[in-house]
Amino acid sequence: MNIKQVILQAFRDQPGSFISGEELSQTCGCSRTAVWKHIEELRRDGYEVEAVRKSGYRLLVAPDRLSAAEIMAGLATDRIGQNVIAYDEVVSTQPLAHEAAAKGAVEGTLVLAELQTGGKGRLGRPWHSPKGTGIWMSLIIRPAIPLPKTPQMTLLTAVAVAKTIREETGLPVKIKWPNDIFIGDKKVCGILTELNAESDRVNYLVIGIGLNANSVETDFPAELAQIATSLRIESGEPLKRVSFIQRLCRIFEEEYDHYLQAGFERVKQEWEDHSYTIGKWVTLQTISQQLEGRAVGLDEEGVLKVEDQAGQIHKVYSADVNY
Ligand code: BT5
Repeated sequence: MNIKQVILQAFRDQPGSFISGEELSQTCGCSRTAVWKHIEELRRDGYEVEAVRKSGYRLLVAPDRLSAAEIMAGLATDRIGQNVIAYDEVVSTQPLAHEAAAKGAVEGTLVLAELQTGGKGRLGRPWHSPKGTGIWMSLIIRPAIPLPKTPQMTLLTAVAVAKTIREETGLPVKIKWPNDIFIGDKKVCGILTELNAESDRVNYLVIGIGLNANSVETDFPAELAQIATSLRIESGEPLKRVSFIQRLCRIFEEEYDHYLQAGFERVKQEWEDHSYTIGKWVTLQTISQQLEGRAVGLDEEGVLKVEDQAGQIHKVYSADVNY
């Protein structure tokens, strides 16, 4: 942690209290003048810090900004989110995460931005990522799993996001196979998993998560108005993005550690419990064919099982799904 993060952590540990300059300088291992300079920097970052002679400093308001210091202060994880690279504006967080991973960024590194000018979905589709309204982030993980199992990480991520939404907002949330999070019949979050591997060895995965947090109806362009929603629209309350990310990191890590030790079974169960897809009549467009049938569940590897009109079960690894 750098000095700003240590100061923020100290404020968090004693919410609403004054902390003397002396105490902060001891906690940070720097002079009182250095503490004052860092407080000034926090103010420039949008923090309102009250300073009272003889009493010290007190944090009044933290901005809703996705800074590394904010996210890492009070983060209850071992690895996920313990390294945060935060930008104001990027084309897309995905290539930046690939770059960081190729240079050796640790597992759990998060790359995020307030605005993406060229956010991307699957198959080159665009992802609308306006400033300050969403969570646009890419997570680097380095699981020691064989290549064919990597799609399971998308399902695991969807479960982690769905559980986080439920815990943070209480909203009824569903997962549409393979990578969409829905509330009602509208998409609130999309997941894009990208892979870097050699022969059968996974070097790393970059999991892109795009979540509409505080968007209002007018933030969506016409083509998304009928199909997209945000947590704020659904709950009527603004979302605290920092605490959402912290909780997501914790839940993701818990799911991920369990998965690495005990396998896919629990993710499969939780995914099915949240599924929007299972039981529905679907039309699937795979690379090689079009298929119609009822989605009946996941197999033990996470592959979608679809039963056609003749009662035959088809296993679908990857496809676009229409309902
Ligand atoms: C996805 O693709 O849903 C994956 C989205 C991943 C976005 C994250 S943000 C952080 C990271 N950096 C990136 O550049 N990307 C990742 P797909 O299933 O292909 O869905 C794309 C479709 O969703 C588009 O064609 C639109 O119809 C719709 N869409 C676009 N923006 C949306 C939004 N903000 N909310 C809801 N739907 C949207």
